[in-house]
Parts: sequence; structure tokens; C-alpha cells
Amino acid sequence: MAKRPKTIITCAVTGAIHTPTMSDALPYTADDIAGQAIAAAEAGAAILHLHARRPEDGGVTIDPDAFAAFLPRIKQATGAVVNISTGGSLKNSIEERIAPALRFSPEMCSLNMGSMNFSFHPLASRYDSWKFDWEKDYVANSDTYIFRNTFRDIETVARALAPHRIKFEHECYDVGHLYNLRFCMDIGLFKAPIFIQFIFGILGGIGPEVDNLVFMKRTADRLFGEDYRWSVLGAGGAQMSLATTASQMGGNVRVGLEDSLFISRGQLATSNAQQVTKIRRIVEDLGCEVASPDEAREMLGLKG
Ligand code: KMH
Ligand code: ZN
Repeated sequence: MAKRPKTIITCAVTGAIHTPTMSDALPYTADDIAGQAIAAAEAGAAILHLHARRPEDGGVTIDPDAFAAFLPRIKQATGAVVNISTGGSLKNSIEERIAPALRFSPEMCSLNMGSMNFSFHPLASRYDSWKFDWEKDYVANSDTYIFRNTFRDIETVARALAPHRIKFEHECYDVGHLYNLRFCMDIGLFKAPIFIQFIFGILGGIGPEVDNLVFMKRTADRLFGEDYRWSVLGAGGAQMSLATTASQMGGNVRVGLEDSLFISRGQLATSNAQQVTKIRRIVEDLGCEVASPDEAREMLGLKG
């Protein structure tokens, strides 16, 4: 029997969705983001997916200076792969969203593969102590915004970052995004091997059912053959169960407080490292090995 590939754990440390009012563990000062990222790497995360926040109120910022306040510390203390978000907030232009990546030229960046409505999924609150409030959490935050990632935006990111040889974490929230990605490869925007993050459980995207994971994987197999590596991000309550299923299917996993504030039903996570430790234990208990940062570099063909 062929040896199972090692599992790459990505930790998404803070994100742009949750607010500090939802959990005391969500890091938002530079010290906290650096400290939690370093601890997550020590716990077994090979890749650190990073957003920045304003230290005064925890709001999202894409000011490169805010990244400068924690990136050197993380790089100095860990060998983990740094992955900078180009997601920004729903109000930023694509040019603003790529400014941090242009300045820091990381090994990886996220790249969102389609425009969509984007919000908390009511399912995300099924483990939660906070309750999903349609008016407050959806209408106020998202109703008037579209998470804009047009083909032109995707092309802008690809062409602007091409000289930096950054590997993208292609964020695919639904099956159509896989077809968008295939089209972009066909017109020469991305080279194999590509790295796809299958995302489940964001309202506006595909739901967090195992059937959907199998469908996304089967579709990607058909579209990309041997040319892709993949990982799974389950939002909210689906985080650990979908990550476990993904690792058993030979895929990689993403955890972190960006994607879920919880460690188990009704219990807030105390840190990103706690989630990394949990998924690492599950992955290893079920007979897989976790990839080191250098093994992840090799598996994904990173510039190093
Ligand atoms: N927040 C996640 C659902 C990005 O940063 O560009 C997807 C994400 C997107 O991490
Ligand atoms: Zn992100």
C-alpha cells in the first residue's frame, strides 16, 4: 500500500470575521498575534495564515505597518511558512488588499477565487455561547457588501505577485470556484502544483457536509488531476470534524481562531495552539504524520 502523505497543518491565527467581543482568546495586538502564532507553530502548525488588526479596538486593518509589527518576530522565532491574507475587509480595493504581500513577499498568500455574499453561517453558532443574530451579525455587517473577487481582481493579484514567486492558498468556497481556478490556470495565471483550500460553512458558500467535501474533492480531481494539493477549512462548528475527515482522505487541514472560536461544543478555545494541538493529536492518533515546515515547503513547491 502506498505510504500516506504527511498532513500539513495551517493555523489561521486571527482573521477578519470574528471580533474580540466574541472571545478573549482572539489575538489582536501585535504582541498577541506574534505570541499565538509562535505557540501555534510550536504545537505543529507548518503554515501560519495571518491577518492584521488595529491594536486599539481589534478592528481589521490591511496597513502593511500593522503586519510589520509582528512578522519579524514570527520569522525570527519559528521556521513556519508565512502566509499573508489578501482577503482584506469587504470595503478594501484589490490594490489595497495586496499591499502587505507586495511589501513582505511571503512564501504564501491567500487568493479568493470568486465573488460572493459572505457571512456567518447560522451553523457556525451551533457550538457557540454567543448566538447568531440575523440583524446584527448578518444585515449590519454584510447585507450591503459583496466579497468582491472578480476575474480581473484575481488576475491583478496573480500578475502583481508573480515576480515574488508566492504560492497561493486558493480559497474555494463553492464548487464554481474550482472551475474559476481551472479557467485561470488555462489562461496561464497559475502554475502547478496549486494549493486549494476547500472552504465549508461560510454563508454564501457551500455547506459543511461531508458529501460536499467528497464532491469538491472529486471535482478537483477531475479538473486538476495530479496538479494540485488540497486542504480543508470547516468554519465554526464544522472545524474539527471536517479537518479529521480531510486528513483521513489524504488531505491537509486548516484550524485557528479565524475559522472557529471553539475547541469543542459550547467551549471557547483558549488559544490557537490549543486547536493545533487537538487536530495534531487526532491526525497522529489516526495514523498520519504531521508535516514540518520544510516538508510543507517541499510538498507545495514553495520558494523557501
Ligand atoms: N476567512 C476564511 C473563511 C482570506 O484571508 O483571504 C477564508 C480566508 C480568506 O482566510
Ligand atoms: Zn484569512
